[in-house]
Amino acid sequence: MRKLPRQLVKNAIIGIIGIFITIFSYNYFSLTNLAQDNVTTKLVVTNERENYQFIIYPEKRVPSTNNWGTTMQVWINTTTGQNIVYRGTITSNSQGLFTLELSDNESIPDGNYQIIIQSASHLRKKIPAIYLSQENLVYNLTGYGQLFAGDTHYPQDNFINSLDLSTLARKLNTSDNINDLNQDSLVNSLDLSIQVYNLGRKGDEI
Ligand SMILES: [Ca+2]
Ligand SMILES: [Ca+2]
Repeated sequence: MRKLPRQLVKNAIIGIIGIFITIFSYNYFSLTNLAQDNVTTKLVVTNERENYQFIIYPEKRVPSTNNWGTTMQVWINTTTGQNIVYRGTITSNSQGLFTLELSDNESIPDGNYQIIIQSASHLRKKIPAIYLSQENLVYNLTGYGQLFAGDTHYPQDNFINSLDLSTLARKLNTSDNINDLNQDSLVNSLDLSIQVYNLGRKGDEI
């Protein structure tokens, strides 16, 4: 058998390696681009759903404006109250604004819902029916009235009575956050007078 020239063999090997590199590069960059396309698509889906925001004011704060922060239990129910669509603990900012942080597997489709709000210092507030839509993400609930302060005895019974008075009295001259009803950093006679004013008041039934 005739021996192949050394240069011809060398060129053939280089050619084969070149073909392998070309095939590998094509597949690698194709897969990389495909992966990038998938990531981009996922981000778009995530960004499509926006979170609802609400504004509510607790009563009789000092100072009387921009001092509306509180921590609340929030329920979003169907209007019959039978099905809970969302339940969470949320803290509002000084403007009274709070945001429902929905996880990836949660969603609130457009529709009528009942909203229930209760903080550790206030009576329960129920908004019987409000239409939530992704076309309007901020809802001002202040037109439904402020949160009534004074239900500070644990566990809360949604009623302001002598148990709440004695709870607040034990916290006089402290900075106890729950009994500092007007949020001026001190529990004193001003907070007691707010509670006395609401004595006998009941919150909304569920
Ligand atoms: Ca009570
Ligand atoms: Ca106070």
